Amino acid sequence: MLVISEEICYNATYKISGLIEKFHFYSQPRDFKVMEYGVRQKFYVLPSVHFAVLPKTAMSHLIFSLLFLLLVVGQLEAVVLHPDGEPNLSTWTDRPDANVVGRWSSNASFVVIAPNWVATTRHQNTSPATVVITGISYMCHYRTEWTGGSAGNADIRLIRLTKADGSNANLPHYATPYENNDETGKKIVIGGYGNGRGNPIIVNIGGKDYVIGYQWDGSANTTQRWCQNRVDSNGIGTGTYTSDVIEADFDGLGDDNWRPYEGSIAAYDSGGGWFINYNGEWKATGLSRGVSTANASMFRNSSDPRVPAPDLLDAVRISSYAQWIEQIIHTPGDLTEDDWVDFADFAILAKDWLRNDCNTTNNWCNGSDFGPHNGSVDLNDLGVMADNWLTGWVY
Ligand SMILES: [Ca+2]
Ligand SMILES: [Ca+2]
Ligand SMILES: [Ca+2]
Ligand SMILES: [Ca+2]
Repeated sequence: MLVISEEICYNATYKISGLIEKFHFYSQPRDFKVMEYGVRQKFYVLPSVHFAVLPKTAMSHLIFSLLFLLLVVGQLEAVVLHPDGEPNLSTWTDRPDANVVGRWSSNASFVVIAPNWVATTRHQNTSPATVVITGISYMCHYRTEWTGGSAGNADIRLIRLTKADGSNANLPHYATPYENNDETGKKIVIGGYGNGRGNPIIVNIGGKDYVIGYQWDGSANTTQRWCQNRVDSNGIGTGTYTSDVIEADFDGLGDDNWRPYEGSIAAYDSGGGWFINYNGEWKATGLSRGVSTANASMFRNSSDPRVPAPDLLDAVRISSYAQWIEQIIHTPGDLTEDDWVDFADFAILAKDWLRNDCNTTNNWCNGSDFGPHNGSVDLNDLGVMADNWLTGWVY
């Protein structure tokens, strides 16, 4: 229960009653919108995707992309770890909550990015009616415009979840999209339901055995695994779909930029998450997409196992699609994150009414300074709310 002082309570009541008058005035000339089942009332003109500003198209990326052309289609991907680099998941806490990564159909993974939304890749080509999170089954809702980014051709899709009765899923654990394009060099944690490590791949040089990689274990997508890695670069992943991607490599323990729980992805990890810890909050930064070797995770040169030869792995780069995602999953004017605009949202806006110090630090006055932000909670924002009054998603 929230306890507030009498004065604050009085001021809030005063503000709200004054605002209600303004609101009625402001919203009078506008028609309240009629809901259609499963149809959002706003029509967005989406911006074009920023392919032109991608920084890297080096030959290595081109080769990388061609490799992926061959590999992604087979629904490749899992988390593969070194035997000496396996985390104890019961004690390793420096990672996202386990419930932000889920099992997608029988051949992939997904990430919860908002209380009512998940994201995954497209190439696994399955569209289950339900997914299970924390033992509860949620209904999946699909729409064409929630697929492929603003250009429509990226390996990403968003799915809205509801409970069986059509009410909001309101999932408590989610990782919001990472919005900055500074991923390179950053530490990441990867989670997915893909294959685990199978038998070691060994070469014998000069009478001595060396492990240069691991087969994938070929298991079903029923086990959640986590690993660490680091983003090394970004580029474009091609194939059936064309996506901005971030890239990492599968280092041997002790090799260049290795991490203690260094791991790669394998079959059925597709759509699983790459996460960056941003100011203490785990952000969804990538959706596992492809690897450079099929059916195995390699890290050493086969003719000279002393030489590192790490496999490459990539993920759909969420920062490139963050604006597209935001425009889909966020109902303008909704401040309670229930995808619906009503007096509960209005009460939040009223608390910050006429503040003029809104900025990124205070999350644009707790969200009430709607985009495009002007630093104030004012009639512009009230107008956004009025425009979307009693609208949202219904099923
Ligand atoms: Ca690495
Ligand atoms: Ca490396
Ligand atoms: Ca709301
Ligand atoms: Ca404003």
